[in-house]
Parts: sequence; C-alpha cells; structure tokens
Amino acid sequence: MNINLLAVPIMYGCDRNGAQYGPKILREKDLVEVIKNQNHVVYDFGNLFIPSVPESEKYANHEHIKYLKPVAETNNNLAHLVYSSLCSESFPFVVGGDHSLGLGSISGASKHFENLAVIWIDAHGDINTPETSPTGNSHGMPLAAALGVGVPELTNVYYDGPKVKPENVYIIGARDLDEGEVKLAKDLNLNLYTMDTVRKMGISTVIEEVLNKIKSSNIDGVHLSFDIDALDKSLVPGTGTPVSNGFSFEEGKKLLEGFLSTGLIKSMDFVELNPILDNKDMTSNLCIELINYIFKTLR
Ligand code: 6HN
Ligand code: MN
Ligand code: MN
Ligand code: MN
Repeated sequence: MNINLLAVPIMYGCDRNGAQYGPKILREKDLVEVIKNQNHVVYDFGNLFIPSVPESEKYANHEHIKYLKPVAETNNNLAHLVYSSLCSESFPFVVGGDHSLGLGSISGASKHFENLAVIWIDAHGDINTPETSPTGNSHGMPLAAALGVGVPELTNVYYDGPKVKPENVYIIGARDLDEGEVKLAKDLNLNLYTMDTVRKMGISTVIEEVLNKIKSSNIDGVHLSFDIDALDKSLVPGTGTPVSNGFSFEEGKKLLEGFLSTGLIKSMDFVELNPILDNKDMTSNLCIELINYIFKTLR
C-alpha cells in the first residue's frame, strides 16, 4: 500500500512539553524503515509546520481554550494533507503530537468520503467543549468538534459544520470520561464502548459488533484514531494523561488487527507519545512495536 506519513509535532492541545517530540523519537527508532519492511511504499511528508506561540499568549484567542488559533490552523493544514492523500489513493498515517490533531484528520477524511465512520480508541472520550472541559486543553475536544459541537474556530475547521454523524462514531476503551462527556455521549447516542463494557462483552465481541454496525450503515470509509493511553498506565509512562485499568499490549494488538485487517480503515492517527515523560524509552519502543504490527496487519 502507499502510505503518506504525516507527522504533526504539536503540543498546544495538551499543554505539556514533550508531546511535540513524538515524531522525532519514532524516526530515530526507524519509523520509516519499519513501515517499509512490511511491504509498503512510504512517502514521508516531513513534519507539519506548527506556529510558535509564547506561553504568555495561551489564552489570547479564547478565555478557556488554550492556544486555540495555532490548534485550528494546524488542523486546517492537516485536513488538506489527509484529503489530498486519500484523493491520490494513499493511506494517511498521522503521527502526533497530541490528540487535538484528530480533528484535522477527520475533517480531511470526511471531505473525501460520502459517509465516514470514526473509531476512537482511547482512555478518554475527547468530546469536551469549552463549557465541560476541566482543563481547557483542546486534545480533550477534537471528537466533539468533529461532531459539530464546540466553538466555531474548531467546528468550522477546513469546511463549515459537522464532519461525522453521531451514529457513525465508535469510542472504545474509555475509562476517564468527564461529566459533560458522559452527558454528550448520551445525548448524541454515540456508540460508546467504555472499558467496563469491553470487559463485559469481550474484545472479540466488541470488534464484531462494531464491524457489523459499520457494514450495515453505508459507510464508505473509516478513520481509526489511536491514542496510546488506551493501553494500561503501567505500559505507557511516556504519555501525558495515563489511566489505569487499560488494555494490555496483546489486547491492543488484537483490537488494532481486528479493524485494520478488514480493508475498511482508510486513514489513521497514532498520538500522545511524550518522550520527555518516558521511562528508558519503554513507551517509544512499545510504540514502534505497535506500529510494526499495524502495518503488518493493515489491508
Ligand atoms: N487525550 N478529559 C480530560 C480533558 O482535559 O479534557 C483529558 C483529555 C485527554 C485527551 O488523552 O487525548
Ligand atoms: Mn485522546
Ligand atoms: Mn487519551
Ligand atoms: Mn479526567
């Protein structure tokens, strides 16, 4: 397959120094070779330009959302790269950076497909709005913005209005949802598979159910957004918002393979690695192993 490697060294969405170095450490650990060795052609587009904004201007664009302007601008640029990749029959692999970039990916993919579905594998829901966010960090908001909920600067990224329909959103592995997120998921009737639900149903049943729903709803493309904090806290010290009771490495691989081997996934995010927080490269090494597996199973 043709893979467009789109690296997005952004940390404005998590406001935590280090998240911008995800692409750098993964490249040092032979990211490109790892993908090529699984028989893909890789086009490395380098790092997306991220504007520099001093900390003193954190709230310059909105009283509660940090760095709103650079986040919106970066997502607009990313969206067009993802769209262009899909138009030229390449698979966009978006490497973060923090999860605010999920908005740009979804925006680009949704312009290409008639009816897009999104699978969001994450300890979090990332469906906060400025009103419900406890932090003002926009990496907790991209999925809400893609659904058309939030400030216009985010909901109108790339083109005006919602990018994905609520019935086409699948959140898997959530176990740290804020109050407002629980309410929004309910109000919009999102397909929410919390960690509790996954434990009750079993991973294979969850995969099967999600795939059946997708196959029966006229979907012509699926975007998979993978936040490494979906994995258990003990496995990923090098991420900004780790949460216990997460997936084991084997479970993570099983989930990824379940979706990636179907031929339905047309684009993907891999986000929230923070090398500065890491413990002896444990997280970055695990990321490389996962990425190797992702491209081994991708069809
Ligand atoms: N992520 N729900 C918390 C917030 O600040 O809104 C955490 C968000 C984490 C986001 O991990 O991509
Ligand atoms: Mn996330
Ligand atoms: Mn998360
Ligand atoms: Mn929380």
